[in-house]
Amino acid sequence: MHLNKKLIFFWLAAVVTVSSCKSKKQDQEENKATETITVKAPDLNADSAFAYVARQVAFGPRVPNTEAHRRCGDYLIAKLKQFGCEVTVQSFTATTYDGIRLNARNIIGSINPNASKRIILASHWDSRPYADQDSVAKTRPVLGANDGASGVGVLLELARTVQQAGTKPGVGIDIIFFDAEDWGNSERARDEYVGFCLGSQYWSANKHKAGYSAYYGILLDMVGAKGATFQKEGYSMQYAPTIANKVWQTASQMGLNQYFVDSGRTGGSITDDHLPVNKVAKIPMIDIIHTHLESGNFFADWHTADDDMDNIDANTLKAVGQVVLQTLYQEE
Ligand code: AHN
Ligand code: ZN
Repeated sequence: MHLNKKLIFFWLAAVVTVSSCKSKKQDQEENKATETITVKAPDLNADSAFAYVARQVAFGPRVPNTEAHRRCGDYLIAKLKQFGCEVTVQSFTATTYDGIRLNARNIIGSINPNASKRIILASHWDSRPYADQDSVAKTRPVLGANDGASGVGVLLELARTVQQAGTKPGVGIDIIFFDAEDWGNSERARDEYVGFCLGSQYWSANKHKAGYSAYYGILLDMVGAKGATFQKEGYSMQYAPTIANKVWQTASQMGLNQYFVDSGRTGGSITDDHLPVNKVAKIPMIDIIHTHLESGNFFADWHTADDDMDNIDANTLKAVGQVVLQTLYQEE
C-alpha cells in the first residue's frame, strides 16, 4: 500500500515536471505509462509469508520418501484449497541419478482456472537429502528454510492475498510447487541437469492439463534471506529477456532495487527448475534467485545444516512477493 502510493505519486510528479517541454505524443505515451503503474496490487502480509515458511520447516527436512515430505505435501494441498485454488496433484516416480526411486508430487494451484491467458508462478517444495556444503554435517538432511520453503511461503501468501482482495488479476495464475528439485550433484551426476529438477523435468514433459501452455513463468528460489540480492539470471535473459526486464523494471518503480539489482550486467546461468520449462515445455520462464553480486555464489548457508529460520527475513519475502504480484496486476 505504502510503496504503491509513493510510486504513483512519483510517476505523476515526473509526468507533470517534464510535460511542459514534450510534444503531445510523448505526453500521451507517458500518461499511458502512468496508467499502467496505477493498477495497484493488494498488499501481502510479511508476517504471514514468514509464518508459511516456518510452518514448512516445522515438518523437518522435506526429503522425498520421508514422512515429513509426505505431510508437508498434504499441508500445501490443503492450504491451496483453503485459498480457493483449483488443485491438481501430479503424482509420479522420479528416478535419481544414483538410481533411487522417489515418490514425488508436483502440486498445482490454479487461480482463475478458466482464463485463457495464464502465468506460472513456481518454486520447489522438497529439500536436499544431505548438507554437502557444510564443513561438518555433510550427511545431514537440509532443513531448507531458504532453499525451498521461502519461495513456497511467498506463493502461499500471494494466493491468500489474491483470495482476500477486492480486485482479482485479469490473468489466470498457476502456482506450481515442483517436487524433487534438490537431489542433484554437480560432481557425480552426468545428465544435462546434473540430477536436479526432477519434478520440473517431469511436468515439462507431462503437463497437468492436456494442451496446457502459459504466457510466461516466474520461478522463485532462495528468496528469503536478509539482504538478498537478485540479478537477472543468465538463462532467464537467454529465454525470457522481456519478462526479466519487465519484473526488474516493476521492482525499480516500486523502489526495490536494493533487492532487484539492475547493474546492466547479466548474472550467471543457473541450472534450476525454469530450465526444463524453457527448453522442453517451451514456456519462457525467469528465475528470481539469490546470488552474491561479486562472487555469484548462493547465500552463505546454502546446502549446509544452517539453512534454518535464522536466515529468513520477512521483509525480503514481502519484497519479492509484492513485485511478483504487482507484475501480475499490470497484465491485461
Ligand atoms: C546447481 O547447483 C547446478 N543448481 C542449483 C539449483 C538449486 C539447488 N537450487 C536450489 N538448490
Ligand atoms: Zn538446493
